[in-house]
Amino acid sequence: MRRLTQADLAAYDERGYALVEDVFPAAELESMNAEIDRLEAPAASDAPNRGWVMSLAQRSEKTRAFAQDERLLALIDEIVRPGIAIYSAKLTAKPPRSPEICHWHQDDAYYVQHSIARTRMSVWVPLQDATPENGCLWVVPGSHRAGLQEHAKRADGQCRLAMPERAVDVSKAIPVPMKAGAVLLFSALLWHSSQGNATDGKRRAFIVSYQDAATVGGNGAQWKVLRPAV
Ligand SMILES: O=C(O)CCC(=O)C(=O)O
Repeated sequence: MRRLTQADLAAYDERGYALVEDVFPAAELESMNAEIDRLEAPAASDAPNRGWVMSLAQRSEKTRAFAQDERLLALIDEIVRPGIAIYSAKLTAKPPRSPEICHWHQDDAYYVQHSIARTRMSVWVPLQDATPENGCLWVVPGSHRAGLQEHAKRADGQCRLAMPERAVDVSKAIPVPMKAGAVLLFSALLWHSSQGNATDGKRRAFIVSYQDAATVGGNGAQWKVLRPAV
């Protein structure tokens, strides 16, 4: 089972994220893509969040198993402590040739509305290669250190609670291209966003957000303690 090295952990602390290549093999991704095809709700062709599947760990046995996969837990267990609980799980998607942006935000701006955790972070697992052309994540390295920022509701885009545009120095932002099956671990305070998909293929990511198990409650019924706090 792969684990983060001390150098990886130091980099995660410093930058707010860490990238681990080759965690899930192509055959597993293919089977998960087929499962998402099955679960995906038919949506209006212009809905900004078409293709997204919320409460993903509760939607099927296969998605539940993925959110609890020991390969993911082994990567995060030095970061998320004491214990590990699921806060939420979802599938984010950018259909082919879709312009929708996920505006700059911190996940905790959403999550603290439900519960305040000591430690919280997410794994972002692309089911296809994620590139700047098809809407990979962008991050501002080190931004998690500045704490929770002001967010405001927007009427557009995929992520409608967002930081004011003037608050983000985009010259400090970098894209995080990833191969399918790699895992991006990132803090719930990291500033991140994604652009539209200018390609003919879909871009999907399986996102699981975890928190310490000493915190009681997560996102409603999605909260699940996987390893109790000892
Ligand atoms: O997967 C994406 O494009 C971004 C999604 C995201 O940042 C979120 O749902 O919080």
